[in-house]
Amino acid sequence: MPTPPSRSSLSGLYLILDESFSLSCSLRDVLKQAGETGVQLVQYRDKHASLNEAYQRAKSYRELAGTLGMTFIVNDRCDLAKAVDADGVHLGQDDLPLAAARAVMGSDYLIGISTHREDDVVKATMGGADYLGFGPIYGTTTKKNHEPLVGLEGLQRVRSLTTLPIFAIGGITPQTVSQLHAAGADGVAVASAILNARNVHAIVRQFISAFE
Ligand code: 3NM
Repeated sequence: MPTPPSRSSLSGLYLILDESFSLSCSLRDVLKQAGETGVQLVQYRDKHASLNEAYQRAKSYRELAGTLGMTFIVNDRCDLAKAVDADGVHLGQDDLPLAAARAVMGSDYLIGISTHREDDVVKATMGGADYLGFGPIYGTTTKKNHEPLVGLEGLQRVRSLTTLPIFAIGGITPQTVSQLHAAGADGVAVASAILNARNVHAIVRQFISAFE
């Protein structure tokens, strides 16, 4: 059981560690560098590994994230999140329904939901999610078969529908942070701009300073 999650970490830069990226360094190194540079929130995303393999990876990331003081979230799977003592789980629209996930996780874990349209946002808010992902804002190749792009206008429209923290997601770079923040995003969730960067410290610093 984690200590009650810090909801104050639900803003700013949210790193998505996606196992499908082939990198010159390991995802573990990216996690370490990102944590050292000030990232406070990270998600382990793995759409292909067996549960056993995912467990081994998530456990090692979870331990490292813990030593770096980062909030650690597991994508899709409540069982995996609990097994590695994560701080929470992030659910897509096709994963366990929110009420069922909350029953499994309990109130001490964070639950985030991917949302793509206005009614997703309202439903997740009424259902007691802790935070929302909203996107894809811009084009992305990280998520296969993604929903239609929502754009900055979509973000502006849903901002008034919820008081939950919203993480804009999909194709986000440091250059787009200020407009997303102005449109109502509390944070940005990012995979490729960080995972493909030559210098993780430098790109993370750019993201963080874009929020200041
Ligand atoms: N979810 P990148 S878009 C994982 O719209 C994910 O819910 C999305 O990766 C959604 O920063 C997306 O490389 C991909 O575009 C984010």
